[in-house]
Amino acid sequence: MRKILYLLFIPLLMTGCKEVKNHTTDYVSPAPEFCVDSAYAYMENQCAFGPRIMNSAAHDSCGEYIAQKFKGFGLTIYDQYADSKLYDGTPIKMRNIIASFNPEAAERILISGHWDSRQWADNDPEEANHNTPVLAANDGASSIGVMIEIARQLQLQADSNKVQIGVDFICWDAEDSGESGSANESSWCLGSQYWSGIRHVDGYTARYGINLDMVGGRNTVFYREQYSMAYAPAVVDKVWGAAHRIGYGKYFSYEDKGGAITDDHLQVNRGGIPCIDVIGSDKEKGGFPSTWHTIYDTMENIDKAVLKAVGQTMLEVIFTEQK
Ligand code: AHN
Ligand code: ZN
Repeated sequence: MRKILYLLFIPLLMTGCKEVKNHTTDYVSPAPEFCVDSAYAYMENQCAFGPRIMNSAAHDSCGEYIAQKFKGFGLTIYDQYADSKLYDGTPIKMRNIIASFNPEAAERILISGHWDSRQWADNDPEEANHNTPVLAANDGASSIGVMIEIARQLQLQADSNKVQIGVDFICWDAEDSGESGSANESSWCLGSQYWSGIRHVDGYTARYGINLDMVGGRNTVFYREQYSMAYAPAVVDKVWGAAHRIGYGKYFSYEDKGGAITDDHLQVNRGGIPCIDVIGSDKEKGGFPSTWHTIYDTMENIDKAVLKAVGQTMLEVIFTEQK
């Protein structure tokens, strides 16, 4: 008997996740529990490769890791390999990784985030670090870690709770090599610019998109970003509404403190799919998180509570999306 009980507990011990929901309201969500320890481990694994800078072995190996994780959870992988150039003319090889759940479904939603790391910690307080690559735990690995855990949850569900719509996870490359502090907007988001012109599947479209950026840092709050409000206000309402419904309202603020941010969601919008940016801001100072483009963007500065709020909110949105 003791042995049987022990075996029963193994799955819980392995994931470190609760199975019981614990909400402050009596709303019962159809979504499964987002396992933040899993998302965190997927981030650690990405960071263990080192900075994921285009044309590096760490980058290419991590791309393989990301694709294999999604594939292992039963998703269909589409790769977009392309040549591009940084604003200073450096040639780069980039890879957008698209992982599709229910690839045959006509009704789809898109969730995205960038997986590359910035080459230069040029916002670091120490000038000596400005040419050091960013490890990009928050500004890179966080979105991908959350997306892989969502994919795991999608495939884990029994048929009675399976999501019927299609979900596409797009991991953008070459988002973060832009020209700092310049008006050169097109130097950012090279992977999504490429996709906006040439889709991974001919004629691809989606109901809407949600781009995740810096979703795991300490002291993070999410404000309603201004391009998102202009292009896709209903999607902002949907996501912020979902967060407040399940008890994560303190992370998804309705205060009008969001900036207008050049990010991958802009390219999705320009490609005709309404898309928002869920991008972390510093809770005290506003603006980008304090570790942004510094050598301190490491796993020690990740807050699991923030990751959990974002991951659970995303699952809430997906599992309440009508077929
Ligand atoms: C600009 O600084 C113009 N955009 C920032 C987008 C970004 C960089 N997100 C993460 N890293
Ligand atoms: Zn960045």
